[in-house]
Amino acid sequence: MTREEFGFGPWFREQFDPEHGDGLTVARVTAVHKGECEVSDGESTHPAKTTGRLRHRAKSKLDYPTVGDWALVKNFDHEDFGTIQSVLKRKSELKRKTAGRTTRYQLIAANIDTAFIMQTLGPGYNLQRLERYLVMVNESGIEPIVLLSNSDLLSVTELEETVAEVHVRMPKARILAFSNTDRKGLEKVGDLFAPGGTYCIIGSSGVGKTTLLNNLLGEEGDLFTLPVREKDGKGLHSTTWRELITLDNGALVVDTPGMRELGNLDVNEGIDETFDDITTLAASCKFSDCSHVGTAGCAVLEAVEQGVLATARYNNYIRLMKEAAFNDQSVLEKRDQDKKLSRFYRSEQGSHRKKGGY
Ligand SMILES: Nc1nc2c(ncn2[C@@H]2O[C@H](COP(=O)(O)OP(=O)(O)OP(=O)(O)O)[C@@H](O)[C@H]2O)c(=O)[nH]1
Ligand SMILES: [Mg+2]
Ligand SMILES: [Zn+2]
Repeated sequence: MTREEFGFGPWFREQFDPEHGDGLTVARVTAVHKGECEVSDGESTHPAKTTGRLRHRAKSKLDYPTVGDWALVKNFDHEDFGTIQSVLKRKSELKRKTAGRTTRYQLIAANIDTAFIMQTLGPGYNLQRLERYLVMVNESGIEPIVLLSNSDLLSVTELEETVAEVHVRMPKARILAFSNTDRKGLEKVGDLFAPGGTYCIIGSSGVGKTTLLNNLLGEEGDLFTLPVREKDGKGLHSTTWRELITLDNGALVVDTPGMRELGNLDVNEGIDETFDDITTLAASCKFSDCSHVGTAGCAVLEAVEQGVLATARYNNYIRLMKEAAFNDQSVLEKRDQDKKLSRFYRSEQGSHRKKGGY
């Protein structure tokens, strides 16, 4: 396929003209493993490494090439490794905050148009986790679509109830249920992948991300998958790196390994987007610096009491807001808070001891 069909649109052409490349080839990063990349111009794929200069100039790992990036490559189709000189400015970054004391981001993929968040309807179904993924995608400014997999594991009534429940919790999201096994809804899911669009599939290990791609690839589909653990339906991390795959119709899809945990998310904006009904309620609250917990007369709490706002949705909102507040603190503040907490626990234990309890 041509570079244009491979996603090289005006945004990138403005930054680099392939016809006047001065020995550089613009190519898309299709896979990254341990610092080595695979790059493709749509016609052929070659291995490439980043230059020391690129790494030296990088402010953080976010500036390293990642899957979906357009890179300027020297010696693109030479026998040995090509070298990635620089990365073109991205249209979007799908990233998550990783757990830890300092704020670090992990880049999942670049230049993604739509992110499919996959969640199983079988064992492991978890609305809170789904909401976290949704916040992350909204935060990245990428269109989210929720795919509920393994619909074959539910009865018709259960399926209807669960899908309705998801709709209530995330009223703005597009939601589709399907099964890789009995293939119900599979065609509708396939229709969401348009030629030339770049997509990413994210979600816990074992939810069926790679199986979906194999189904969409049809006979050529031979991507590696593993059965889930029987006792709890947990996935075994069959996909181990991110890879850009081209479907027959020309849609480009990044398959990702299931994330072990989503870590602390960079929430603020994502929360506003995901919980915009609550944000609106909060704006009408008469208390100017209300945290919307336990204050009589609070507009948000009133909505919960009147049943306008689902309690579970409210609880999740408050939990994420607390997390966001914690994440916004500086490292010093966190350390300080940790110290206070450990002092508190020590004195608590002490007081228990005095009472002879321990
Ligand atoms: N019953 C049922 N099983 C499915 C469905 N989709 C996938 N599976 C099975 O679930 C297992 C895990 O599927 P994968 O496609 O490897 O899951 P994944 O999301 O790619 O997992 P990671 O690569 O580890 O992140 C495989 O044994 C699939 O056959 C489905 O719709 N219904
Ligand atoms: Mg997989
Ligand atoms: Zn309030």
